[in-house]
Amino acid sequence: MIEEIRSAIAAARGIVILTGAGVSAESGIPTFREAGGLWARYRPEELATPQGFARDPRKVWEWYEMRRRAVLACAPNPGHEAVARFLRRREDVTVLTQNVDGLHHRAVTGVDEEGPFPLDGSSARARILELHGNLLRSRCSECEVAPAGEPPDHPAALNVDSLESLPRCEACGALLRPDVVWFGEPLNEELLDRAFAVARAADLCLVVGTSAVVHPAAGLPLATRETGGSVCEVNPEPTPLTSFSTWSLRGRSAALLPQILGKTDPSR
Ligand code: BJW
Ligand code: ZN
Repeated sequence: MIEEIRSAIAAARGIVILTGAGVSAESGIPTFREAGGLWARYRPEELATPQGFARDPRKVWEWYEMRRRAVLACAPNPGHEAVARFLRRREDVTVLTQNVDGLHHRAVTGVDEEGPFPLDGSSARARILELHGNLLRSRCSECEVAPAGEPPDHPAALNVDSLESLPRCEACGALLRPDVVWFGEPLNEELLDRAFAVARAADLCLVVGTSAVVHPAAGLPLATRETGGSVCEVNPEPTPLTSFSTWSLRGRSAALLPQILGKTDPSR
């Protein structure tokens, strides 16, 4: 089946790769809905909703600060690296990620020294759409102003010991919040429009490491399908998208992505 998928990838014009927490699992970042995942240990309504933040912002910041430190201690895995090389080789590839860990971006930087690649890092990075935001960034909870000059790759450690110590907006004084999309919040409209446009235009959608239950992201592969494209799922478990998929590869992304995205033609 892998050879058939590789041929489809070589023939496709326009490829979208929808990724979820499973892609980062092998970097040591926990998923959400598996046994032992984040939602088995923490309550999403308390930690990942605007209502939870309004009720107890300190608790929410404490959780995100713990996750920020964990993400900064992790590195991209061979799955992220295979995607990064693919983005550096082909301009018609777009990554639509639900992950907020920034590892797809870091992987593009990480493969730099393997070059030369036909496409530069900034072109590759511009084709990674972080649909649910990035937990290494903050923004104002009231006025939508992002803190000036915050380096997304290495945010300073936050003091989350008390309400008084939490970070505040320099423009309006309200609390800052992690720049992620919580349940009940709309995704960035411009990003979402772009994501659906590339998904509709793509010949092939690769769906990797997502349980495909969170909307609107889970609808993206269906947009590819509805316009006549193929869907290839990579996941150790079946998902609601399995029955819509042309191919279902059962296994782990760090092993399978290098096999299906690795280059065959040394001149490309
Ligand atoms: C491996 C692996 C390995 C393991 N290799 N694979 C339609 C129907 C029903 C409900 C809704 C609907 N439309 C909207 C909703 C409501 C809601 C929703 O979808 N709820 C469902 C859960 C029922 N959606 C929303 O609220 C969204 N907003 C919205 O719709 O707004 C509308 C609106 C419009 C106008 C005004 C106001 C509102 C927002 C959703 C935001 C989701 N946020 C989170 C948290 C982000 C911040 C943070 O991380 O802290 O995003 S929730 C969490 O789930 C996170 C993830 O990005 C997202 C998806 O999870 P993912 O990536 O799929 O992870 P898992 O754990 O579920 O799956 C891991 C998979 O990996 C598994 O399948 C494993 O088998 C696999 N795996 N190891 C490959 N090695
Ligand atoms: Zn503000």
